[in-house]
Amino acid sequence: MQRTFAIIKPDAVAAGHQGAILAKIQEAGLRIVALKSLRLTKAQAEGFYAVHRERPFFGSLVTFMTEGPVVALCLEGENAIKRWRDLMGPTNASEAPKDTLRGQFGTSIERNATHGSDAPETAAYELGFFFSGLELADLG
Ligand code: FUP
Repeated sequence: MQRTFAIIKPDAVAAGHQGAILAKIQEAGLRIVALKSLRLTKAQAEGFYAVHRERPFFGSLVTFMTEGPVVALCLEGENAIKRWRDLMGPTNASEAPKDTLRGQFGTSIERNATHGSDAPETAAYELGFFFSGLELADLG
């Protein structure tokens, strides 16, 4: 069993796509271990994307990620990191296949509807950034 961290980003939340995306997660057989809705502060978004802070798109990405509420999720299943990234599709939503979440609900490389951790170490870091130990406890 593996856990991953996912975000339904402000563009998808504002457009009312949370329900459709949560349904896709459940249809794919990924278990929702934890879920919360929140609006990121500028400092939180900068911290979350700190690895990209030298990139030219960093300021715009932070502005986008703070423009409205997001849904943060812990997903669990066999090979959950890759399965969730396959469901999301490639980063650039404008080139993503229409049967992927980014292809269906995103509009650009920045406004790409969803986030997913890219490796076990990043999943652990990102889950700890957004959720407490109690929130991630397996309550059965
Ligand atoms: P991904 O793992 O698919 O989310 O993609 P990256 O880690 O490469 O990028 C993280 C986020 O930065 C993306 F979700 C969107 C944003 N980004 C841009 O806004 N512009 C770019 O040119 C590249 C990435």
